[in-house]
Amino acid sequence: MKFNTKAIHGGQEHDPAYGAVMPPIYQTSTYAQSTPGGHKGFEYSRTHNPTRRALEKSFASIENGQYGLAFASGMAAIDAIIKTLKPGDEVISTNDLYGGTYRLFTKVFEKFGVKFKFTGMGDSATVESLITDNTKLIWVETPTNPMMNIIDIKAISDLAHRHDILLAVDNTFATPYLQRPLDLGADIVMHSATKYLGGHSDVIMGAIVVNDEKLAEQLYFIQNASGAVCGPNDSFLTLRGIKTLAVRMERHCDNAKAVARFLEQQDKIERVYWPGFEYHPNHEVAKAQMSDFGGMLSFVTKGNDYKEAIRIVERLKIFTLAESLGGVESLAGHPASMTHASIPKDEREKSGVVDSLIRLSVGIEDHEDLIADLKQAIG
Ligand code: P1T
Repeated sequence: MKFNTKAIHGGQEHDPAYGAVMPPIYQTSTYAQSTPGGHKGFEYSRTHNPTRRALEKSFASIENGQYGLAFASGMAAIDAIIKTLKPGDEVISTNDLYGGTYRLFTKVFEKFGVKFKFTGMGDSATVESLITDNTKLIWVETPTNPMMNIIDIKAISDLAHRHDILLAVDNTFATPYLQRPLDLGADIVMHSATKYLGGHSDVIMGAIVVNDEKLAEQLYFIQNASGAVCGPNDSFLTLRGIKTLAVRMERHCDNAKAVARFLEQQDKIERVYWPGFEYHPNHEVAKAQMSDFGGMLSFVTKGNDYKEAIRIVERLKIFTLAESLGGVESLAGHPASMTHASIPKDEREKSGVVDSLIRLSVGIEDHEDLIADLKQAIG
């Protein structure tokens, strides 16, 4: 099956009870048993739920993987992945990544003895120099949030596997429509499904997909044991979102392209970070591993003018100033004070997250209106 067909039908069966085409919302915490252990495959909804099961199969199908897991949030999915490690284990992670991921790594898991090393991953040799006998996982976010760096998944996966290390890829920004990390050699792919997979800014949801059975068993065990599962309503909404992922992504990509080209020509804008520009340092990698450049971009004002950046985001009318991304509506964010505020200023600035940086999640409105909005805000 090709992608669009999988997004609509992947892992889905008509409901056996009444033939409902959409999976019913099984709003139940528990399931009747005829005798202890005599049940129809479902015992308790932390462990399994038919609506969540349908979503998990869909996640696996669109990422070309064997096993899918749904969580209460993207952070809960990341939490479950790191819980497969033990004290003393080391993780090498991209240094430019969602602030909440950095916070979970450094403020929660370091307390339990897992060590994290953050680095740019433009060059495999730099990553290799950080590998020790204790390195168990490489964590890649690509495109990175918010600097839009692109990491070569195949190159990092070859490196990881030469050293018997697992590679996890946060595929939130690209979505499986544009990039499929498991096909490029990653062992684990995860999502904040809150974003493009859900697509309508109405659910908080996390996803993991893997191919290895043992790794899947470990993750299912943690999912049930720790219990950060999503409910059936949110599972239903995310499934509904996934069905239109392809058409939405095409439009997000086209609109972001138009917006990036507009911003690039503005005198008051110093630099636009969008991997579709030929001069973007990782443009060739982006072209090779993604089928288009996505709906996200960032930019800085001329002279790194913080006040000017704040003035712009305050004046926007169609773009809403808000955290999050990936919904049909356009959002603007100020990473330094919003999504990446949990990263210390000096760390954050090392990867380019300066105080004048603005991040846009370009929605699927008419791009002429989006550009007019930016024009009036920039002035
Ligand atoms: O918000 P949640 O569903 O828990 O997902 C966390 C997360 C993980 N990975 C990436 C790349 C993300 O961007 C996020 C969440 N990001 C935002 C809320 C944001 O505005 O960047």
